[in-house]
Amino acid sequence: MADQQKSESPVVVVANRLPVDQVVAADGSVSWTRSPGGLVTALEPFVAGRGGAWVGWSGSAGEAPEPFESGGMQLVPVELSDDDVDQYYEGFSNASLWPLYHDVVEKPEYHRTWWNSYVQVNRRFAEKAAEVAGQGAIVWVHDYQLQLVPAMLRQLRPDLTIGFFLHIPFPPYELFTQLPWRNAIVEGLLGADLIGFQMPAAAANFVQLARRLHDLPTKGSTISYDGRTVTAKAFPISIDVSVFDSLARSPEVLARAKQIREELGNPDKVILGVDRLDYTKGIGVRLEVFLELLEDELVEAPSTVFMQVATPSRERVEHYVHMRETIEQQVGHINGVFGSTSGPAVHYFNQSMPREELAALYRAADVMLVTPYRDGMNLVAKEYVAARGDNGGTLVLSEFAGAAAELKQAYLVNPHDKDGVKKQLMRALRADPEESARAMKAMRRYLAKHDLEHWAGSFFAALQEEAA
Ligand code: GDG
Repeated sequence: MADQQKSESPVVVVANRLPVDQVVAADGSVSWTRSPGGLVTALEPFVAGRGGAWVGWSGSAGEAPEPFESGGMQLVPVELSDDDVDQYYEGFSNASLWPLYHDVVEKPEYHRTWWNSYVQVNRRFAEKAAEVAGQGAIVWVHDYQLQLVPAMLRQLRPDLTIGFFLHIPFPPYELFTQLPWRNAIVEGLLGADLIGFQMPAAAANFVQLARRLHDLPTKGSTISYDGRTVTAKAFPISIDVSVFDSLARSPEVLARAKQIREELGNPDKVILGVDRLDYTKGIGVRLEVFLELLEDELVEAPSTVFMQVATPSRERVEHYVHMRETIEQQVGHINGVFGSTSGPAVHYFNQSMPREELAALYRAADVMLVTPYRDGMNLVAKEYVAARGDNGGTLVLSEFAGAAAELKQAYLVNPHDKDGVKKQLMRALRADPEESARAMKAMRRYLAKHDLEHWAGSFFAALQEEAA
């Protein structure tokens, strides 16, 4: 183990979480399984194939395990104490930065103790990365929890090429400058050679900040800083399209999709929402709109049903507790008024589903309703399209999701405009099957070329160019 820690990796990924989950057996023995999710799959070929390392938190507070080997990668755990989890993770990352970066949909809280913990934990990640990176290595840092790492790492290891990718939106100058520690965050990010964003507008927001707040010379997507050139550009993330497509075509998933419709009483229309239970996702708006459509008698239950999967998330953060209560009250109200002995109008699941079940739900749904107030990308919208190899189904998508810039044939909506959402949802429900098949085909063609491999490959290529 000690030898492994000394080995010097040519490629290092630094992310809040390691790509594995800890499993503790009944006898107390500990093992690791690969985390579900696309990011791991996308990065693995670049990391594992080259003797690379991944620095991250194991997901459990307390002493960090020793570095270990998994899937051809060296996994290097970073320790977080209970206080770190409260202050760095649930506090500053999820109750300050998350709402601020999502258009202040909820009010961010700013606490100096949370900030201090964010600085300390970022330093810990930077130090670990500096230990494992080989001479002249490429390091790719991920997301809003680790925005100070690029500058801290550059100070420790000026020989490295450093990339950073932000998975969530980056706010405009007028919002970002609320942050008491705004200068430190911008300087932290400027430690990178390449800063990737989901959208060109987010990259432009950052370049503008560097110019207006720090008075730095900028030209197009580049910023001159400290004798270096920093590039800020959009690299829209995607999903593993072919894997999702195959999964959704498998006989098991198709049979399950059929069974889901039967269990629902073979309704005419199934509307579906799938999200982490998060206030940015606009789940409440969907319920309000569905209620109004029932009240206006434009739809009838249970011949039209709405299924919402709301996966539990950040359950110790206060905003999330309130939001869950509100949503559950809305569901209760709708079902109280419009449910019948033949079934409820809204099927609500506050639970995490296996991937196969999600694929079957996508395949069973006539309309996928994706209405975030603000979303970096939104992978659910892309998964729905990838799952519809039959060219069936329609997608209603918020214009404030990054995905809207790419899935142009969707029924776009402004989630703040309830009448607009109602109108588009009705259009989607009544869509001509030939027309919607054409739209689905076009979106599938686009996605086939812009998959996760394309995303990771183009970011790495751009980073390697910086290194050259
Ligand atoms: C952040 C940014 C950006 C959901 N419920 C279940 C489940 N999921 C999976 C979905 C999808 C993923 O979780 C959610 O991804 P999103 O992109 O929709 O949203 P965030 O979690 O907020 O992700 C976002 C993303 O980072 C990547 O850069 O797109 O904008 O906010 O893959 O399928 N998966 C399973 N069971 C569930 O119950 N198995």
